[in-house]
Amino acid sequence: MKKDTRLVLALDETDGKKALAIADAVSDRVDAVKINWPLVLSSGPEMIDRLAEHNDVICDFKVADIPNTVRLIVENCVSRGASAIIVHAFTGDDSLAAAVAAAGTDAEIFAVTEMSHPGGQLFTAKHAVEMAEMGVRCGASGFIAPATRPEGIAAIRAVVGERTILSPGVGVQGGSAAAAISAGADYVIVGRSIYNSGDPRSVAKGICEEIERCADL
Ligand code: NUP
Repeated sequence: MKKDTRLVLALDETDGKKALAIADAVSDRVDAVKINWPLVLSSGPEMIDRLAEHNDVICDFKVADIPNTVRLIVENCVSRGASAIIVHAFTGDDSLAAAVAAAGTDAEIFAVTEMSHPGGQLFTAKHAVEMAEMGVRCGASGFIAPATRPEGIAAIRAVVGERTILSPGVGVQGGSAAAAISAGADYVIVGRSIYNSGDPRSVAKGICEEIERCADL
């Protein structure tokens, strides 16, 4: 995945036509487009192939299953052109290792550590560092850590070294792009603030400028 603007679009718009128009409008301002269940369920998995024609696509299916099922899901995503797949780490090292093996050199595996929503503090935050350490041992190339709690990003950075950190929770969930990047995130993931705005292209530009300003510090 390239690292130019450090912005990833979370494309949870469920109207397929609108989703493609939004992806097109911000295509040169994002390093990747992240697709999740809402758009896949409304518009079909072909949406992965379509989006992959113009951008790196991250399949955020938060895969949480036994190793064989994880392998089958990851292989499907890779065959559709996904550049990365997001999987849960709490399932343990065998499932995570199966994801990494299935992706091979064709795609990256990003493991969820602490989730960004308030409920993420109940269980995931308590084991986030352990999950990240396990992810490193299993060969995950990236980790998802919360922009809503930048100290959580810093804690993950301390154990994952140079591996990638992507941080959702910017905007509607209350986090800021600048705080996430300053805490050690490589990318911020932003959805509703962009796709629900009247002007996705200019909102994306504003976030890119915010990232640029704090990355220069
Ligand atoms: O901990 C997480 N928090 C989170 O919001 C892990 C995620 N993968 N996400 C996803 O990021 C979430 O499912 C959504 O697709 C996106 C954030 O969207 P928004 O809050 O910017 O609209």
